[in-house]
Amino acid sequence: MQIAIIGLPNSTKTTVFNALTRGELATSAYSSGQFEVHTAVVEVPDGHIGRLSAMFRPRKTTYAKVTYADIAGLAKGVSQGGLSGPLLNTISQSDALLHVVRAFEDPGVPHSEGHADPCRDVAIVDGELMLSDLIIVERRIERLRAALKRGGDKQAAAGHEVELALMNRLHAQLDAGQPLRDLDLAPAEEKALRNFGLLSLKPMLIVLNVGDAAADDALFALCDYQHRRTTVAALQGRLEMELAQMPFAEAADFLASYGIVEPGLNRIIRLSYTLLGRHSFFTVGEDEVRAWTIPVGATAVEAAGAVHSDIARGFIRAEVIGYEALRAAGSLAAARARGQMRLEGRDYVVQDGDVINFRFNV
Ligand SMILES: Nc1nc2c(ncn2[C@@H]2O[C@H](COP(=O)(O)OP(=O)(O)OP(=O)(O)O)[C@@H](O)[C@H]2O)c(=O)[nH]1
Ligand SMILES: [Mg+2]
Repeated sequence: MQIAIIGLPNSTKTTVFNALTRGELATSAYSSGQFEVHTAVVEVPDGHIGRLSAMFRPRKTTYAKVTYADIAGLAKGVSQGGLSGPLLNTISQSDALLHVVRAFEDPGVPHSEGHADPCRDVAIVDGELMLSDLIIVERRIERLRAALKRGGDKQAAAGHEVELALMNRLHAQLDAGQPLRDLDLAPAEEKALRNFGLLSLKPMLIVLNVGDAAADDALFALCDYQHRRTTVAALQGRLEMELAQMPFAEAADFLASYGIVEPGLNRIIRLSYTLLGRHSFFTVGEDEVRAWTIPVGATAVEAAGAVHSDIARGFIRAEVIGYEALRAAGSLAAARARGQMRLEGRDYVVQDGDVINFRFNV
């Protein structure tokens, strides 16, 4: 799972990337304008895994992971003629977008539009994403029309008609200045669109860097930005970056001295994980306690497949207990004695936080 960090030039993307990934990339008051892409893999902070690990004392503990990609700023006008190159590649291959918006003034940090205005800035970047999509959709419509005009195979023509109707719907949406992620698409339609690299279709997490002021998500409510599959969260960018770069014990002392329970970016990482429509189940044992990522709604046999295709193929039953019940019981043996381990079949819909032992036969 990859999340691309986007935003205007100099909107503090690299600062947020460093905060999320404990990175040490150079940040600068003047936009670098460079098009290289940096990626880093991050463990999703999850108290459940920590406590399961304390219960089982495994040799290895494995968290769920998300990859973040830091890219160059999307300046106003970049999409004219279509976004291209490594920039477009990285964004279009990502599962979601983390859109960094500057919500603080600092005379030492110039703003590409003169001054900070989060509502305007979000609209500019959204506009670039939608323009890029519009160009793709228009090209596709032209192709489909040409193919239909040529005639030929009836079955192929019927397929083209269906796709043309879908593309026309996307076109109308973009024409009205609305992102594609607002559309109600059937699973088959989502699948058909998967390889077009449509950017405004991707779920978006807007991170407001509020600078040195107290972080307040409500700040953005003023923008009246109502879109589906969109989440907003505020963050003190530079502070979080410095915290992330401190040795662990020092950071803990620092947080404690401010009475803060956990760094704000843990929440951002978790939000980006749920935004992707994923959640976790756990496997436990002396060897390893591990979080596995599956789509919300996945069944027991699909969960088995996330662990290993052999386990899915030879699936017999899933032995399941919810995390809270296991925690209350104190151990698997105690949970078994209380009759709390359920046997579920292949079509059981796995719940977030389920602890699962697969029975299989290969
Ligand atoms: N005052 C203040 N400055 C910040 C904060 N966060 C980031 N900055 C500064 O903002 C400037 C730009 O930050 P970057 O993270 O390099 O911005 P960017 O979006 O990656 O820039 P480009 O990649 O060049 O487009 C740097 O000088 C940072 O030190 C903050 O919370 N407060
Ligand atoms: Mg940068």
